[in-house]
Amino acid sequence: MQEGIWVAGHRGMVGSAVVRKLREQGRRVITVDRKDLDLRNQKAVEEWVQQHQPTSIIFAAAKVGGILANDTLPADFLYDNLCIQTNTINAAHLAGVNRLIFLGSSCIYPKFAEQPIKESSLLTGSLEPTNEWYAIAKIAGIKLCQAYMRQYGRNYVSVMPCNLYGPGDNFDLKSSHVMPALIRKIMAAKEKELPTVEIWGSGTPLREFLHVDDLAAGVVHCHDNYFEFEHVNCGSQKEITIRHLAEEIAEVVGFRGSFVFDASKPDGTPRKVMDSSRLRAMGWSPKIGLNAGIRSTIEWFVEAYPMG
Ligand code: GFB
Repeated sequence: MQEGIWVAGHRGMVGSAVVRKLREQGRRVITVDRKDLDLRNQKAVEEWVQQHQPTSIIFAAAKVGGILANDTLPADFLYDNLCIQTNTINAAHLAGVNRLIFLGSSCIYPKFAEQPIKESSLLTGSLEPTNEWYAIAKIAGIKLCQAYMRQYGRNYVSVMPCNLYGPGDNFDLKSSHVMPALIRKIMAAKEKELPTVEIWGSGTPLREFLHVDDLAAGVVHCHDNYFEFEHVNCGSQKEITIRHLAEEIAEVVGFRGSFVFDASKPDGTPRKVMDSSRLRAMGWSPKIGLNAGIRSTIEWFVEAYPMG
């Protein structure tokens, strides 16, 4: 049978990077626009998958956002994600699609998990409250894949990325993650010659960042090689505080002002670096360092948002 990989969520930062990676390898990719298929519509998803018969699915569709969006839109993050992933996974099974890669997030792990976080830490403690809605949906997705594997022998496996960034990211300051937010704010401050940039929280939380092109390589690697029951971590294993991240971006941009910290905004989890040794042992490793990654993200931002 001719290969046809459906990348669900191909317009998003992760999905578009996965499509780039697959096409680079000369593989046939299937996509569908949101206006033509609403993944929250169970019947429509079932019919579409039945009709298009992908040989496998990479599920990169999700309602995502930064700490504030997660904290203020709990119903959207829980409902949308539960719907779209459940519809897609079940539709895959009904249509006889035997291979599916589900993408989660490092926020599935307990807030105070032992660091670096191993896959086995899942469900061993309470979640970080700012993103528990999203995390619960993602945990349900992992478990749904495992349930279809156990009950029906399907090869549905899950990959957990750390904090991602790169071309295609969301730069809307209210809903974005920290990397695009700081790039945008610091570039604007440099241009307007402002003396300070505001950073949410204390600046002390540690985050593990991975460029989305490295993630895409990891996801395609898992698609081709990972068939285990347990989900697998995919991270850079490099941590940086939010303050240092701001300094790194300021250095690249040439911003010489200072930072003020807005304590009214949440810090979120203090630390969440994952142990990605299982995936590394399978031959994947990240190639893009933080400095080069910040530069490529800025290049994309400047093109995509010409007004800043
Ligand atoms: O990237 P971020 O929104 O998500 O925030 P999380 C990371 C840290 O950066 C937090 C701080 O401590 C923020 O308070 N921060 C500082 C900022 N300035 C800013 C800013 O201008 N914008 C933003 N957004 N943050 C999300 C989860 O958690 O990460 C999701 O809510 C998901 O569920 C995702 O898992 C990867 O790392 O805190």
